[in-house]
Amino acid sequence: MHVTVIIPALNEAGCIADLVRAVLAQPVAEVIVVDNSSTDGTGPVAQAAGARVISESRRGYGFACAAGVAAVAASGGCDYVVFMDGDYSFLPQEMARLLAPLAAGQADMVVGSRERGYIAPGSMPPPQRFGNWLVSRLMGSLYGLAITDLGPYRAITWQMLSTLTMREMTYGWTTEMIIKMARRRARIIEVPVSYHTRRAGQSKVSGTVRGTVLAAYHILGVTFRYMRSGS
Ligand SMILES: Nc1nc2c(ncn2[C@@H]2O[C@H](COP(=O)(O)OP(=O)(O)OP(=O)(O)O)[C@@H](O)[C@H]2O)c(=O)[nH]1
Ligand SMILES: [Mg+2]
Repeated sequence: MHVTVIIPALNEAGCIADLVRAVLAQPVAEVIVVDNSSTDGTGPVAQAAGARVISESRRGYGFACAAGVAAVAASGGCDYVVFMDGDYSFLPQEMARLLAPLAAGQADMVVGSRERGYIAPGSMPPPQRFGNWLVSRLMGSLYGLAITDLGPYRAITWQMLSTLTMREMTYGWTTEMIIKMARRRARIIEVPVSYHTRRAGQSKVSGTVRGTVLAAYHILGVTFRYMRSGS
């Protein structure tokens, strides 16, 4: 099975090399680090560690993820794509939990749930934890989806991913993907994963007031949008 791991990274030079090496120790074909205009040398550091590095100058988590997906498409696709943050807050050695249900043909997407797994003390500020809980519940009532977390550590078949027309290019990327998969009646499974405090560098989202407010705004917006529109 051909697995490509996409890691969006903005100023993660402090831990990206260790992360890339740990991911490459898993049965993966390729690690794509999308360097989102970092100023700390994240790209060259990731490349030296063995990643394929591509650049995306437009700031935004979604833009970075989308650039990774476009790079996979340009090189002919793969079997499964894993998304993972670049701050080493998720563990590469838990990737098998995400991939096993795909490889067994039991799911189209596997979402790593921190709520079902382990949340290290201090790794998830209360507003983020509450927001994830709230949006997960909303997804249950609006889209009939039983999930407990908006997991950024996820695996999805290329067959499905390549046909999703993604629009949310900042904070709403993950939410949009989960909702679009639910609306297609795709098979979505949750597995427990553990979550740790970022190993280095600075928070861009949940550790800042600006990031928290913007994330809440975009995530709630996309959560309700697909109640009405079809795509
Ligand atoms: N927010 C944000 N993150 C980006 C961007 N480009 C890439 N990323 C990466 O997206 C991942 C998630 O961002 P984090 O800053 O870790 O957000 P967070 O996990 O809510 O915050 P922490 O709890 O401090 O880790 C990291 O790997 C970032 O480097 C961008 O333009 N904006
Ligand atoms: Mg993080």
